[in-house]
Amino acid sequence: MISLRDKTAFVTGASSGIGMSIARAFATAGARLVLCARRKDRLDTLARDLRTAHGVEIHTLELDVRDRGAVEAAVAGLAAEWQIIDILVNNAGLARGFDKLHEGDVNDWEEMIDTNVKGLLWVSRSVIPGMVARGSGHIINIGSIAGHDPYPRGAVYNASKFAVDAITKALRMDLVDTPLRVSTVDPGLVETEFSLVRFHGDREKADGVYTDIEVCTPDDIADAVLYCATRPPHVSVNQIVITPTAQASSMVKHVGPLR
Ligand code: NDP
Ligand code: 8X3
Repeated sequence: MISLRDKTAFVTGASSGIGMSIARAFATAGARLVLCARRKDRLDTLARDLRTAHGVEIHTLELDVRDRGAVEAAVAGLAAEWQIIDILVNNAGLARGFDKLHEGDVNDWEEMIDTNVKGLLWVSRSVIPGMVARGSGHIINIGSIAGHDPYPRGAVYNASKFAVDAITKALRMDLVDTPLRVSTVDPGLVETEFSLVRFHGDREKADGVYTDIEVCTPDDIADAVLYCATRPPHVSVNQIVITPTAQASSMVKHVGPLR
């Protein structure tokens, strides 16, 4: 196991859910953090807590990963002490809508593709060249079980996560002659703001996703990310698919107590 003490991790989507838990897990392990999201107030509150609890340095960035120019400027504009990024966690992402394809809202589709696919690409294109130049770095993408196993009413979200899977695998091949590592952590059901966002703020529908089934917590997923990040340099954890015990696939979920 390697130490994350004084390593610098760049985490997108750290204002909520899985990204926030990853920030907490990395700070607990002593990492310095660059935390990005659109809701900077939340990042600043988190950063204050983590600095107090763990004495780590944290830089917060208000960033919409869909904005290619803003991503390029944000990474290029990092102060010298934040330029050397050891770990990039591409976590920012979302589902919007739960509709049959022929009834879907094309604005929802654009938001998912722009965030989950293009946003991940903009951040990767900005951060990875420095890692290659230094001969050191680890990219950890947050995919989904939906990137292996599609489900009805999820075509575009599924496609965006299949894209993350393809990008992850091809990137690993592109970097095979370097010491860089590329991992993906692919969760099933995790209780976060994900469903509230998917259902455009409809709390009742969102809560319904997590009723009568014991789902994963964001900390469960952060634990898997931490595992990837702390293996010795010759070990690449390529992919972790992690679901609740009561979920066997995207579609097969057991609602109610387990026998
Ligand atoms: P949350 O909604 O709780 O968190 C999503 C995070 O992404 C927020 O911090 C949000 O920040 C950020 N984000 C969204 N859009 C943008 C953007 N355009 N620019 C920058 N940041 C953005 O959901 P989760 O924590 O569940 O989701 C995190 C990742 O996990 C996503 O990639 C999701 O697809 C994946 N995932 C989630 C699962 C689940 O069941 N929850 C299962 C499988 C995968 P802000 O709004 O402040 O910008
Ligand atoms: C999120 C998992 O099954 O809710 O990626 O789409 S699911």
